[in-house]
This record gives sequence, structure tokens and C-alpha cells, in this order.
Amino acid sequence: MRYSAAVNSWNEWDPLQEIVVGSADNACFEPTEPGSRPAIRDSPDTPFPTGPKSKEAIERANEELAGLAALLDSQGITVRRPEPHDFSAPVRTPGFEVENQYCAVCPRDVMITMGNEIIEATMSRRARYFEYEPYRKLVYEYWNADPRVEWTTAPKPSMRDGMYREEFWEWPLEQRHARMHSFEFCVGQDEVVFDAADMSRLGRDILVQESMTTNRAGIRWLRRHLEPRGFRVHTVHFPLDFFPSHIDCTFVPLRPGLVLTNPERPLREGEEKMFLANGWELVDAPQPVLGNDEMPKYCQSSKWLSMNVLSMSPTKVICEEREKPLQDLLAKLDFEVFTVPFRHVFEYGGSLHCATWDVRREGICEDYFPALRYEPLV
Ligand code: ABU
Repeated sequence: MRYSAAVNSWNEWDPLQEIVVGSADNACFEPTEPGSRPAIRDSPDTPFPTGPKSKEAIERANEELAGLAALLDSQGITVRRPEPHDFSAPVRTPGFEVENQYCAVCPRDVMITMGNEIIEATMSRRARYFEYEPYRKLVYEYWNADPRVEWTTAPKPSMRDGMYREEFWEWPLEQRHARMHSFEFCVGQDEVVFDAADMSRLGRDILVQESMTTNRAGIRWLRRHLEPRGFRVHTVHFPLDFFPSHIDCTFVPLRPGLVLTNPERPLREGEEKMFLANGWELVDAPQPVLGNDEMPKYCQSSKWLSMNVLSMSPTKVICEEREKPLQDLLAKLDFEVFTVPFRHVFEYGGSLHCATWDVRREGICEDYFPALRYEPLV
């Protein structure tokens, strides 16, 4: 019998064997920079704090992350954690300076497994430039353990001022609405830019969202890298999301043939065709229990963190403890639903999917879109 590689994950749902769960140790507030304008929810005119998060905020998040790790462990899944990193250290490169870094709560934003390959994203924000570092020891371990494991670091962008379109942040909502079909955000199009969490894996087919954190050059780079390896890369858009960043609160594949969709962020017209023509069902998530106004005050993500679930298998899914309407829907769809409290992690920009990076799942590369016609770049 041939064992699967030390790194092996082709989709978002196959039975999970090994996963990295993030850590809030040494987390800092995300600084204001051209790719990010953090604001306090109930007091947008008060300057956003800088430097380290409070000990209490870190402990609360770490407790919930440990609860997730314990649940995964109880299901026989190997859980790994990032290495400590000094996020309070400033970063200075020839192109930019930033006063502090961010955190290692959301490995999903940085790292992605594409079959037997680990890809480190370019990242889109200065404070996250070195966010691969807490995972490097693990990457070396996997890479040393198995010659089938490939490891790719995507080209680092300069992150100079000129890479960004800073006026984006000043556009009023009406202007954004008028421009919603042009998909121009705070990153320009000259350099390769992507966050790993803008991708979703469905066997041979990879979705990439064009967003504030992934530009068209980033998607071109991904196509040129992945197509020769047998993948088909599909760009997707959600024109009613005026601040799109990371696909996993918008379009969440749960098992072959089923995607959990965001009722406020429909796919661009025409992009649903590949799903419908291949017998997939798109099911809207219910409204989250917390409204946008009720999210933690330093949280920069939307209420749709509710749908940021983590699949342990095609029949077992982990959902935030208080999201009862979503739990009920998932149960109706024949999932065994596990729950953990995760509200304190929201402050760090993610929920259960964001706060993890699956390294090994059972299974092989499958084609779930047999009726698809695809034009490769070359
Ligand atoms: N990091 C995921 C955030 C996505 C959202 O706010 O909808």
C-alpha cells in the first residue's frame, strides 16, 4: 500500500488528518497602512490602537483556539501550532516601513496546501509581510519528511506606496456601487499580490476571488503555476461585497456538489454556471446571530464570520457555538455538527476556517466538474 504524502489536501472537505491551528501569542493590532484602514467599530473617529494586544484579549482568544485544537484532537486529527514570533517588531524593507506586525491567528490567509504542495502567499499588507515565519519550522519538517512534498514561496511584492490605490478608502459607498463591476480595490495591478484565503479548493478546480487582497496579476501567477500541475483556476467575483477580502465568508464548499453561499454576496452573473451545469447546489447561509454592529469592537471582519466553518469530513463540520440557525441548516443537510465557542477569535479577523491550515486530508485529486470546458492560459 502506498501512503499518502506528508502534505496532501485537494479540497475543503475530505477526511482531515493533520491541521495547523493558529495562535494569538504576541498578537498586535493591525497598523494603518495603504492596504488596510482599521477602525474601531463603535468609534470610527478614534485612532485605532497600535502595538501589542492586551494580555486578556490574547488569553481569551488562545483559550478558544485551544478548545478547537482539543476538539480536533478528540477526533483523532493531528494538531500542529505555529512557532512564537515577535509581532511587535517593526518591519523595514527598501520599499516600506511599518511599526508593528499582526499575528499568527489566521494561518489560512498565508499558507495553502495544493495537493502535495505548500504555497506561501505573497500577502497584500505590509504588517503581514513576514507572517510565513511562524510556519517555517513546520514547512521544513514536512519538506524534509517526504520527497513528494513541494514547497513554493510566491514572489514577494514591493509593497511600496505605488503598489496601492490609496484613494480607494475615500470612495463613498455610492461610488463603490457605481464601480462595483470594475473590481478595482486598494491594491493596483502591476505586481503579483494574493492572500491564500482568497482561494478555495475543489479537487482539480481552484476558485480565486478578485479582491482587496488578491489582484489580477496574482491570479495570473497562480494560473501559470497551477495549470501545468493539472489544476484549472477560476476567477470569481462577488460584486455586492464592496470590501472583499478572503473567500471563506462568502462561498464555502462543504462536500462534493454543495456550496454554502452568502445571501448578501451573490456570484457575478454567469459565474454560477460551472456549478449548476455540473449538478452542484448553492445553498444560502442563514443570517448570522450577531449583526455587523455587534461584532467585537476591534474586529475588522464582517458578521459573515458566521459561515467560516471548518469541515472535518464530508459529513462532519465545526460551527461557532452560538450560530444556531446555521447549525440547524447544516443538520438538515445531513451534517454532524460540532460546535466550539470562537467569538473572541473574531477580533483577529477570522473564525474556524481562517484560524486553521489543513496540511493533510485523505483523498486524491478528483474532477468534480466533468462537464466543464476550460481554456488554459498557455
Ligand atoms: N478574513 C475573512 C473576512 C471576510 C469577511 O469579513 O467577510
